[in-house]
Amino acid sequence: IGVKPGTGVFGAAQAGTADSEITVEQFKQDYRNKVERMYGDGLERVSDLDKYNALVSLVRDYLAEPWLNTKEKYRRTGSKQVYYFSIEFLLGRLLGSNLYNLGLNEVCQQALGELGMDLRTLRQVEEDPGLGNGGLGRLAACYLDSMASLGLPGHGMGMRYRYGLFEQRIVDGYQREYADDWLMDGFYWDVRKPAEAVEVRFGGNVRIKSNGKTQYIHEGYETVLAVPYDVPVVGYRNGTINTLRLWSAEARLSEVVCAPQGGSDCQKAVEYSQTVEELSNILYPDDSTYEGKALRLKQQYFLVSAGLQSIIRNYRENNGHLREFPHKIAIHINDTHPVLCIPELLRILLDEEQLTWEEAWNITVQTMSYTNHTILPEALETWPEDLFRTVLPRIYLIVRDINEYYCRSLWETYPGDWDRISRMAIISYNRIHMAHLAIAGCHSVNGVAELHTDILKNKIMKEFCDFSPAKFNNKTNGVTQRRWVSLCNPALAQLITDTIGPRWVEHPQELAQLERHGADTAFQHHLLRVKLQNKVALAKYVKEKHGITLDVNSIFDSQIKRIHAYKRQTLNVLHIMALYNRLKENPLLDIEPHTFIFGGKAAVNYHIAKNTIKLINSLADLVNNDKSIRDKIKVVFLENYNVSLAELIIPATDVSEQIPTASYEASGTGNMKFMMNGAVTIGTLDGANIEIKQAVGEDNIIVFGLTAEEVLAYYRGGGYNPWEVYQGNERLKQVVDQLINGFFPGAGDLFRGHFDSLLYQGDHFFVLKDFASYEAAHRVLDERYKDRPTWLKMCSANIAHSGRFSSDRTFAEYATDIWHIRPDTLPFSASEKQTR
Ligand code: OAK
Repeated sequence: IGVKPGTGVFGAAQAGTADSEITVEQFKQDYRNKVERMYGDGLERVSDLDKYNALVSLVRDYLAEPWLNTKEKYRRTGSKQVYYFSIEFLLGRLLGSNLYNLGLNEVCQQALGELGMDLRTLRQVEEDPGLGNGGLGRLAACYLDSMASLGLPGHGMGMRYRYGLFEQRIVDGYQREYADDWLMDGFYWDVRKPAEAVEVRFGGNVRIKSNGKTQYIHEGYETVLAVPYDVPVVGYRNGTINTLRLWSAEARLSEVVCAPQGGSDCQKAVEYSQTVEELSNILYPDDSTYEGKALRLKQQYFLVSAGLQSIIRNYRENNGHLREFPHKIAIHINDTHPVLCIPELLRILLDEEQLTWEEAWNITVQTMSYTNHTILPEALETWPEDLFRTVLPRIYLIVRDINEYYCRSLWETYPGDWDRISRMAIISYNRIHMAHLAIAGCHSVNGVAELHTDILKNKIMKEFCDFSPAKFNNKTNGVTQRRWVSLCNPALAQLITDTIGPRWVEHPQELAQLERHGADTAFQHHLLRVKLQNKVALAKYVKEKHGITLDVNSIFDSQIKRIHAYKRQTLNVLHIMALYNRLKENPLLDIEPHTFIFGGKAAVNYHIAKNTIKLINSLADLVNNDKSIRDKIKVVFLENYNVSLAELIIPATDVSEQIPTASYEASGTGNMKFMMNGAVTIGTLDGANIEIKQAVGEDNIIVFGLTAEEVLAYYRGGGYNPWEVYQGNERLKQVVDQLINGFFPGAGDLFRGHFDSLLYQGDHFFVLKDFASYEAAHRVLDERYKDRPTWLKMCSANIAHSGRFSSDRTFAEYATDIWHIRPDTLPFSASEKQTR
């Protein structure tokens, strides 16, 4: 294929046009050949899976050359490389996005069509690589897309879990978890690189040898082989292909089989290989047991050590002394899970490079930056010192030295203030505080939305911020408009392009031009048609999968996210129950028909969250089977929520439920995806909702509930009295009572936990307190919806102002403010990009 420098598979194409150098005829021929070579059989005789695999393999062939060119270009220009370390990358399916970013979508679609096949069907054959739990992992995936699409030399470092996040099935209304065997049929996107494997060491002990200079000798350790698998990350039609490197743990069996006695012990070898491979077997093992905790710590170190060793190996091949390291390499730590990057880099600089402590420390701090993604206390990681010392003896000694160094610098500023120093120490009360280590060892600490950063600066990390204010900054999250509009909602993407031209795909701020068209009848008409078409597609899925018929003319109101008390699915449920009660009292009640859509997984041991799923399903059973309400409301819980399901639900949604207790949701990113697809948010003033409100204006979002300040003030005062609210609101009292009074047939005491948490445990998440305001907000929403032109104007305003929430914007900010990648070190300069 013709590859022009800097443009990859394509000529210097106009953004948004499909003028690949590969013609439909060529594609057809390549594809036929590929199938025949791979399967020794004709296209007509192979399965859909074979067809899919052959297609992936062909796309891989097409992107091989630009991938190689990108690597060479980075080597040649010596540009600074960014490595984004994350224990999760929730990629979603790759076939569609890679074809789209390569500009091959139309060609492929047409070619397959002419061969009597359908690209959509093949796209659905792909398993979702579920290598993440939720927000943090999906954000990392959006950032990969933006880094490549901005032409930034930025790569991912992650884990290649053998099993992804569990598959959720709903049995009798309850969540059941099944292993996610996503690799069963193979994964054709990645390339195994055994020659680049590195060794990671665990356990053993450290001997200190002192002959003039102190040396630390790590002995008696166990070695795990870390084998990298590289996944290409395709930039949007710019010829840039970056790399996501996923690490897999393997045993060095030969060492075990050839036992010192000279005998062979196969049984031992098998057992050994199983324990070693356990390391990358599952995503985030349960951390409620001691064993689990050790395994998770090992996972974290495995990723960090393997990743850093490979970066340094690569650096040495292309650069000089490690003193220059921070000018050539930036390492970003996605929450605290990869924070061992700090002591691991120090270990390499001290033990292998023989640098002085001061030199090594300065290099490390200049290289590292850290993002915090939560203020939930139970998610802030701390490790027992004993466990840490046993699993990572050398790293433990380094962390102790960092602690001493850091505490000494605190002492200089706060002499004698022992209390403060012990609160800020990295090691205190026999625990290692990973967030403290991150703050001490990074030059930048950022939150993910303005409010979240303010809370970090003024509350959670206040003392650290007082000590080093310059480190703290905000980077409001973003999502990629390529996956979350172009790919998942092609009809909307087409309408936008027809209205304002194609530049928005690369310059999402240009979506603002849609503002002018919001009141235009023809535009509104199209928008309505697009939404309807997407609702029909979702309704078809729901009918096939769940046997429930949805009214596509009803309001589709969705809350799709992890099930968690702070996200308040319960508030949504109580409101639906109240609506249902009103309808039962007055079947002629004039309300807009509603479809309430839920989706999300609950953590395996999170019992109340799992019961919330049962609650939603019980409500669905009741409401959907009650003829007397004449289908005015429907409730559906969509099983096994994942990226692909989100791609189906979001374009079909009218109302986006973003209703956490204010102060708890660091940012949210689902809120941004819905907004880009023209849904109107009903939300609390939390996380990025606040910035969404600023962007769209208060007429185009419905807000309700306590503010973060009010919530925090209640906590300071010891909470509030839920009984007063309960006694004072008839409708609310009725629904709360219905949780336990037989309203749900056969439920008995199933929902007593919910009832008690609301009334007897102080309603920690202010569900009752926010209920009246939430109900009022829903009424406003219905009023607006009734006036369809006003509603459609609101939808357009949401799309028009969503450009700010593109991960392209976020990443440009990270690049300039944190990683200091200057435009002239980018593969193309900012001005060139403008004119491309
Ligand atoms: C997961 C594990 C540990 C710490 C944080 C998380 C996490 O997923 N946090 C979520 O990160 C998203 C991306 O920044 C935010 O949008 C969510 O609000 C936050 O809960």
